[in-house]
Amino acid sequence: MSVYRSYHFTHALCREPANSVTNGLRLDLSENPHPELLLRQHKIYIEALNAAGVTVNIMPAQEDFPDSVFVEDAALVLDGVAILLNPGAESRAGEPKALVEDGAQYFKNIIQTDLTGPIDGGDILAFDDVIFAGLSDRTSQAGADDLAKLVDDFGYELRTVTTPKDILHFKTHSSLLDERTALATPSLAASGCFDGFEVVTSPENEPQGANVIRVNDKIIMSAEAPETAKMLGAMGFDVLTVPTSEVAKIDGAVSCCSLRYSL
Ligand code: CIR
Repeated sequence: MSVYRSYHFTHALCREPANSVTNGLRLDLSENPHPELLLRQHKIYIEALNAAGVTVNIMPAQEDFPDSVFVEDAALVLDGVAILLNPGAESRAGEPKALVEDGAQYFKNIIQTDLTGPIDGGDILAFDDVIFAGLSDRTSQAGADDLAKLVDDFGYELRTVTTPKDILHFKTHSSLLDERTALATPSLAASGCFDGFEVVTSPENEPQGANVIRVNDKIIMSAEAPETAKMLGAMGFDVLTVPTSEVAKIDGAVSCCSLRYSL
């Protein structure tokens, strides 16, 4: 059996949500996440990762960083090595340092970086040899250019693409299904950014369904996107759905709540 580094993982790293998550950043201020419900949903998410066959390590809550449950934005992990990123929101700038303090032992190595521009993990979608970096309000060309040099050492070509204007991150509307197939909302699929890859288009009425994570033989995704779950199930994917109502209130989804990698 071939092992693909883009979705065959042995480990995941998560961070327990803080009570301060009610101050999490969001584009739409109309709703507040409920911290206790978010914690319960986070536990179900961790169970799903376990069911997908990875060992999940959990860092303690960081009250100083309301968005720190979204651990994906602080680092890009390639071949078990964490490359620290440069989160584009001011309130999140300290999260890479907090990741080193609480999580260094969970990686093979950590690469400290001095990126000249911001870049969030939510804008980075890694296939086996190609990494897409979506330029957004959180991710700059300068950050992407610096990252391109770092990932070259791991055998990746970094392609800079455009994150659609009305969403937070590139991966808000796209995901990896397998080593050569992306899942994307209709507009992102039509943009042609995944040139050379297969693209499965998610249902028009469920943009929240386009953010999934492939972990070994499972697809973990939001229970709030039943049509997408049905579509992927019919394609032969083994789908696990998890509740995401609370992270969604602060622009979170399934990918951002973990770093997934192999040791
Ligand atoms: C933020 O605005 O930074 C958080 N409230 C949501 C981050 C979601 N991260 C992700 O999708 N990778």
